[in-house]
Amino acid sequence: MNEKSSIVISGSGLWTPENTISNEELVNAYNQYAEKYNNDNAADIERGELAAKPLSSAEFIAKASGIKSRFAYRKDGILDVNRMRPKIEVRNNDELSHQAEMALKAARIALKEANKSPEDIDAVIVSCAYTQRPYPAIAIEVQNELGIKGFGFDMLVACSAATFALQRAYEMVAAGTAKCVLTINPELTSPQVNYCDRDSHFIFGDVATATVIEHADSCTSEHSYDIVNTKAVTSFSNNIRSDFSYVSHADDTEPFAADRLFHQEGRKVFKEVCPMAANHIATQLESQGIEVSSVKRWWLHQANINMNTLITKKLLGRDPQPEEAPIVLDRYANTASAGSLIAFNLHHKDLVSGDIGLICSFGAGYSIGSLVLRKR
Ligand code: CO8
Repeated sequence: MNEKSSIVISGSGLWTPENTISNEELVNAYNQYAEKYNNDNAADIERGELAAKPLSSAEFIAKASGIKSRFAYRKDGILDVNRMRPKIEVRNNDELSHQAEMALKAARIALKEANKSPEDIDAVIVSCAYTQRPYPAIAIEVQNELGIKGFGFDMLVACSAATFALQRAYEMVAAGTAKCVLTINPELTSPQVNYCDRDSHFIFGDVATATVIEHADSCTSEHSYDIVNTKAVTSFSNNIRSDFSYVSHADDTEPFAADRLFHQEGRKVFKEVCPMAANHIATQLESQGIEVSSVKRWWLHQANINMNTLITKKLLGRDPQPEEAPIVLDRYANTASAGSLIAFNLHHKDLVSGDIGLICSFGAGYSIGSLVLRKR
């Protein structure tokens, strides 16, 4: 693809909720809940009919995952031992939905960064791990709110929703079915977290990211990136699952049972996904004739600091410098698909023309999505 016809990321936006929850706060609430549960069920636990809830630890969380804190769209309820889930107020149909509100906040920042107004956009993709309703699409609600002509749709690819959406946007611009695409990732993860589960209560945070993709010849933004190459792969695994489903209405199962919320075999995921991701990236770079050592920035999925260190070490043959592969999960935790784009948002403006960077997501599905970028 020559410079004239290249397709670019021309702007991006990050919206961070105001509420933070530290490991200590979260562990304190979980441990109070676990002790109450164990007391309330002492007889059954004693008889071996029920398993006691083990206690959580802030030190374990920081060491095993790199997570120290997370943001919450609504903090109310999460730390309430009698609730253990966020309390999100109901909105009427004539009010903006929660997820559209999050999406709009990130979208407006991305449009400004890309030097674009809503009239310039002709397609909106909302892509994330969950949407708060199946239809009408959140993307169409956002489109309506911004006054964008054209079309919008929602798509779900769990951890890889953001990178897969960027790839679809790239293909739409390349095919000429859209001129300028707004992709948005309103990751409202907290309603799907099982805050009563010691192994996963700490993993997720809420956030929204957005990105503008267009032809280089219409791009007027200060910081833009040629999309040099895109690559996606999926491989079925039951190791990360959420079975939350409309079918619960018909199959007489409990709609909010533990298996309906996020759950995983974290160790297996770690072992299987790291080599997959490293191999995926190495193969992609090789196909483009790009040396691993010439990649200036690795904007990687943010699920676990040890995964990111292992993947970059496999690629580079050494530990990465902090600025080479920025980690944001200490503050943001795992934000489903948005992690790599938070890293991009916070750590790209120092790159200079010609610098190569790589965005890569990996996780549930399994799914891996990556984009090689070159600063213009
Ligand atoms: N406090 C204290 N101890 C704990 C805790 C805790 N909170 N949790 C576990 N332990 C204990 C375990 O019980 C175990 O004890 P024992 O050795 O006695 O059995 C010990 O600590 C070690 O446990 P693990 O082996 O599970 O611990 P790990 O070192 O493997 O760390 C992790 C656990 C952090 C979960 C790690 O396995 C990991 O990060 N794996 C990869 C995870 C991953 O990438 N997951 C993908 C996430 S999915 C995604 O990104 C998007 C999904 C869609 C969005 C969903 C939105 C809600």
